Amino acid sequence: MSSIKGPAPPPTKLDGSPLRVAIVHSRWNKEVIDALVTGTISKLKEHGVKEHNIVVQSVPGSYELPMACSKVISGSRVQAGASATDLLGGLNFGTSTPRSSTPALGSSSTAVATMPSQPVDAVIAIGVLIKGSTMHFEYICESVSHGLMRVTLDTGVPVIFGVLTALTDDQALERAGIGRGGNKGHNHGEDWASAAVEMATNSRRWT
Ligand code: DLZ
Repeated sequence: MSSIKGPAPPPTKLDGSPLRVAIVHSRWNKEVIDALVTGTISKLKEHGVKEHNIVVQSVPGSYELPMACSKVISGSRVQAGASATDLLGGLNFGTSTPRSSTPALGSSSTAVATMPSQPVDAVIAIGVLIKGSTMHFEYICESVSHGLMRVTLDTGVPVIFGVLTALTDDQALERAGIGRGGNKGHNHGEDWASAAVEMATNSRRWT
C-alpha cells in the first residue's frame, strides 16, 4: 500500500526566476548534508531560481543555524559564501578564489567573505541531527527548531526547516535519497526548495 504522507502540489505553478534564496547548512554528518544541499540546489534551479541568486553558507553544526540565518537575512558580514556553481562542481566553496585552491565543503579552513547585500527572499536551513546516547540531540533539536521559527517571525522572511532529526543513520540517509539496503528513500532537500519558492512568492504577495 502506498503512503499517504508528503506534501501535496502547490495550487499554482512555482516561478523562482525573480527570487534570491540562501541555503545555510551545517557540516555535521557531511555525507547526508552534501546530498541534501545538492538536491535542494537542483530543485531550486528546476523552479527557475537563477544560479547567481542562490547563496550558500556553511556553519559548524545545526546549533549555529538560527544565528547564521538571522545574519544572512540582515545582510551582515558572515564567515564564508559560495555560489551554486562552486557547490555542484565538487562541493567546494569560495566565490573569489579559483576552484583548485578552495577548501572542500566541511574543511576547517574557511574563506572570509561578505554576503552580497541584496536581500534574500527565503532561507533554507539544512542540518542533520542524529540521536546519540546522551540528551544532546534533544536539546539541539528543540533550540534549533524554536530558533529558526523565531528568525522567521522576527524578520518576516521565510526560513525553511530543513533539519533532519533522525533516530538512526538509516533514517537520515533515506531522507536524503541515499539510503542503503535497497531503499534509497527520497531527498527532502527537493521539498525544502519547493517550500522556499512557494513561501517566498507568497510572502512577496502578502506584504
Ligand atoms: C555536538 C553535536 C552533536 C553531538 N551532534 C550533532 C549532530 O548530530 N548534528 C549537528 O548538526 N550538530 C551536532 N553537534 C554540534 C552542535 O550542533 C554545535 O555545532 C556544537 O555544539 C557547537 O555549538
